[in-house]
Amino acid sequence: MLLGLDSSTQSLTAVLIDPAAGRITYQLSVNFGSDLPHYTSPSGFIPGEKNGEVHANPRMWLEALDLLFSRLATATDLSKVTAIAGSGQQHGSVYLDATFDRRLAGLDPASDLVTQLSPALTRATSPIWMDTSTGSQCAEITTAVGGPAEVCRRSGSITIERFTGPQIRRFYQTDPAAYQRTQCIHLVSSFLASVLAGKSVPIDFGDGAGMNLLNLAQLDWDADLLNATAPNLGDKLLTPAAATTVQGNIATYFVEKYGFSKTCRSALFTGDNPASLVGMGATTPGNVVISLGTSDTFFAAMPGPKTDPNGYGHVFGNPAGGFMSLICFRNGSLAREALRDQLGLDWSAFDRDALAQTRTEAGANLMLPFFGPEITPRHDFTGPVMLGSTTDPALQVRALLEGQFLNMRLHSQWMGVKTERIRLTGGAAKNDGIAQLVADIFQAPVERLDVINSAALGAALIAAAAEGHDLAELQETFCKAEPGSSLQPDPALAHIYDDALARFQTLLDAHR
Ligand code: XUL
Repeated sequence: MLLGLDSSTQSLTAVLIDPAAGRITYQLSVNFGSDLPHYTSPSGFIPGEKNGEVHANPRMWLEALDLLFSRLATATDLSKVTAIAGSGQQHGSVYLDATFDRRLAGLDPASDLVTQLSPALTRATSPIWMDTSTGSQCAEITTAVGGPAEVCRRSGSITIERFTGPQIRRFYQTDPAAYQRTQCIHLVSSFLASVLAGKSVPIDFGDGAGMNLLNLAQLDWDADLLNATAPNLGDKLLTPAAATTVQGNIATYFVEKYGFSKTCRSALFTGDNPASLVGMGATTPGNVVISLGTSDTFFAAMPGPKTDPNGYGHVFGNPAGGFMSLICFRNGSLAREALRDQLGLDWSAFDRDALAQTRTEAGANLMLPFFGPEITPRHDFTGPVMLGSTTDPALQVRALLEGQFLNMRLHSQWMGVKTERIRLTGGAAKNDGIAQLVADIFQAPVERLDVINSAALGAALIAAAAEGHDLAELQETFCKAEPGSSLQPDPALAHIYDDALARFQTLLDAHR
């Protein structure tokens, strides 16, 4: 069996797979809010912080690991696990002193991880991806390196508030003594991988690219970005490596305490989005994953480290080799729900009636689908803009959804990869009307997958690949579309949406 872990914002999840039988044998989650209420983080982060700060308690992540393994050991035989890999929420960082490695090497199974490792923390709490406190640090790094296009060309993204480099700079500026004491900086992913391996292990290319520090072309830390971020930063980071690199065997602590085999290997961890690319079976270029959530995300494999000239999209390492894009759209279900409430509709009406009955009106009523500030494109929209004056609710619904997916198509063109297959996931993906619209706008088949924990499954597949299994074959088995869930694009709509795309661009340009 192979074990994949995913430490996300709200929970720690385990997925156990049996590659020979081609099935998931067990899945389990620890919820930070309900299982570990003493951290007073009901949604996994510390509520009520100011100045855009959003932090989480790294002790909680450690305690969750002990709790998850104790539950897993009761439910399954962990001695059958031959390798472990994992993923973490991206960008979050953990700061450790010179005692961290010694503490890891000497972990005593009679005690627990929090007690033994937390004295090594030089920063009590970890900034996570929701943190927006680093505007001035982003500007300083950008100026020092020669402007946003240069930072993007090197690191795959312009400086972004939640990315780890600007967060590290802020820590260095606000608490220089603690920064000085910090011997090693980890991401959530590499922190947990280090705990499992019983020694500090590298950050992988997938998660490392979310730091504004990794030079994508060289797949190594960029000396100028390091210097622009904080002094001696290069000394505090291990050389990055591929996610499928095996680091050695799991630490004795886990063997003795939870019954893992001494020969169980531990691979590197990656970011949750790169792991999801694997778990959604989308690691080869041409495959696109669209996840419909509070925010919508678009991610896709890319052969080379091409970057978004507008600086909206990000480029990360693809755990299967090559690269991937990640583009976030803030107005996802936030906007869908706002219009639904405004029109007093329910979702089934959206699907069954609104979209089905208005197919002849495809592309006719354009809408800029932004109910509030957007990040792709970056602009403080104050509300949607509708071209044309229809008051028909069904046509407004169609215009909103078309606007969302035209915007997605427009802002993913920089990748230069033809979309051959879309895998749709997230709450609204079940909606056949929405899925058909995505197929028509991108002119590519759309499939739905019944994968609940795509990042943890992806991590289990990475563990299998690190063990020598063929990743493409594993994905064929584990990442199959739900039977009957595939939808083909209507070729008659191809030119209609090409034309709508051009008009959408014009409308957008006129409102910024
Ligand atoms: C990606 C990002 C989020 C986190 C969520 O850039 O910030 O998707 O990875 O866990």
